[in-house]
Order: sequence, then structure tokens, then C-alpha cells
Amino acid sequence: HADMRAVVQVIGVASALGAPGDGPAAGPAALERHGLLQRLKGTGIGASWQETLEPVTTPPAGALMRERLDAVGALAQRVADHLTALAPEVFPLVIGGDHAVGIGTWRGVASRIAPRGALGLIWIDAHLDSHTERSTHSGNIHGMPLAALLGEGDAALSGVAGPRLDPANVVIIGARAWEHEEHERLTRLGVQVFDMAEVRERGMGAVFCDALSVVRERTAGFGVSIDLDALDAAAFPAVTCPETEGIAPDELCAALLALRGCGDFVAMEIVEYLPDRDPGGMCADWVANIACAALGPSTYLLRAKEREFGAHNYAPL
Ligand code: Z70
Ligand code: MN
Ligand code: MN
Ligand code: MN
Repeated sequence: HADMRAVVQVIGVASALGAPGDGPAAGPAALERHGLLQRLKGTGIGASWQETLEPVTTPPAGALMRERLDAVGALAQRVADHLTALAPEVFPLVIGGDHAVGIGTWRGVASRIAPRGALGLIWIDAHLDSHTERSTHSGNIHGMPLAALLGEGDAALSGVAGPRLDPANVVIIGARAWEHEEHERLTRLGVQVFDMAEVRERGMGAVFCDALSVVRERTAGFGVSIDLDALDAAAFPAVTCPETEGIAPDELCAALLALRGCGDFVAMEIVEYLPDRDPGGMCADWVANIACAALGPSTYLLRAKEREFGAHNYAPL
């Protein structure tokens, strides 16, 4: 069949409802201005940016947990509904916003592929994002989306329409900062965590290869959710919660190239970009590199286009 990344549709979600400050809401517009769409098209794939969704309601600073959970849940439902309604040939690239938007992204993507089977998910993050409203230390909802996707915690989040993820089809890569409650939750559920120590020991390429095996084994398709704080804070400071000793940006791009050969790769999400901390646009360039590494044409398509138009017109990165 045709290369499925021929029709990438970028969907911005301008939300900071889950974060401690409002900075991440400006992420989609800043990345759009910085030319993310043009970079994607420059790889030779078809891409468009049709929508940037916004929160349904925005509770005031210091609002109660109940009010914030309901606002995040309402936005997640809107994002999920939007993705579910996309034409079947569209490949969604969701651009956050803070990571709480992932609740909507992955319930929506799971609904799309449900007639064919279950969804696998690779969650690349410095954190585990597996708190509930009861176990959170910070009170920030961007620390809860993976628990919600697995069916745990308050119904406003865990009850967003769409299939729950099966823990056996989920892996985390790059974790290095967590609280014990969320680690215990993932251990109980059986989610495999490739923490940063393992990435350092075995290399990002080997770990990513193992991760792909897990999320592809029992599923009809899989997605990749990239929290940019997985990257090393020295190389990529433009996030809400920077963590040292992370993945190098070029190391991530190299691993993501493997996605170009995966016909069952069905959606991607990139979240937590904070334009306030990226005055020169260096991090925005990395975001484009990351998207292009994952979504550029398969080698097969690239070779065909080279034969047709000449190699110099098709630079994969
Ligand atoms: C911490 C918390 C977090 C994202 C930071 C951090 C959570 N465990 N999630 N950045 N995306 O506040 O619960
Ligand atoms: Mn994180
Ligand atoms: Mn996260
Ligand atoms: Mn935090």
C-alpha cells in the first residue's frame, strides 16, 4: 500500500492545563512560526497543519484539583474526538502543550485502530507520568496522563472515551526522575521501563529496538509520545521540568529513523516545548529534526524519488 506518512496532519494543542505555568500553551504557535511544517514537507512527504485546538475552559491559577481535572478531561475528550474523526489515511502528529494532552491523543488513536486491534505505545520521558490525583506530590496533572491512559485515577481523566491501554503493550524510555507511588503503580501493572541507566548501558539504539518489539508484538499499530524533557537539559533547556543526564538530541533522532520502516506506526506526539526558554530557536530546530527523523519517507520511497527527481532534491533530515 501507499506510504502512510504521505498524509501527515499536524494538530496543535495549545494547552498548559496540566503544567505548573502557562508557558507550554504557546508551544504550537511558536513551532509553527519556526517552520515545522516546511521542514516536514522538505523531507518529501505530504503534510498539512489544519488545526490548533485550545482548552474548553481554563480554570484560574490556584483552582481546586476537582476543577482542573474536569478541565483537562474536557480537553482530552475534544482532542480524542478530533483524532477519531480524521480520515483513515491521515497520520496525526500532535504538538503540545503539556503532556496531559496525551490523554486525548492516545484514547483517540486507540479508538481509530480498535476495529483492527490494540494500540501499543512508546512513552519517551524523563518522568513516569503515572500518578493519580491521590498520589501526586506536585498537584500537576501532566504527572498523571499515563496512569489515566491505563485506566487508573479520577474518572474525568481515565474515563475519556476510547480503549484503555494494555500495560503489556506500553513501554517507557529515558526515565530518571520519579516518585515511589508512580513507580509502584507501573510495577504492579507490569509496564516495562527502560530507565536512563539502561539507555546509557546498552545504548539508545538497542533499547529502542527492544521497545519496538514489545509495542508491536500483540497490537494492530503503535504510537510514540515524546516528552521533550527526556532530552538532556544542557542540550535542550526549553521544557517545564528540565532533568540532567538525559538522551542527546542527535541520539534520539538516530533511533527514531527506525520508525520510517514501520508500516504499523500510526501516530506521534511531541509535548512540553517551552518557547520562553528557547530565545534563539535552537530547541525548535531540534523539534523539527525529531519530527523529520521519525516521519520522513521510508528509504524505499526516498530511493524511488531520487530516481525520479535526482538525489540532491531529497535531503532526509
Ligand atoms: C513529577 C510530578 C512531569 C512532565 C514533569 C513530574 C511530572 N513527577 N511530567 N513533566 N511531563 O509533578 O508529578
Ligand atoms: Mn517529563
Ligand atoms: Mn511527560
Ligand atoms: Mn512538574
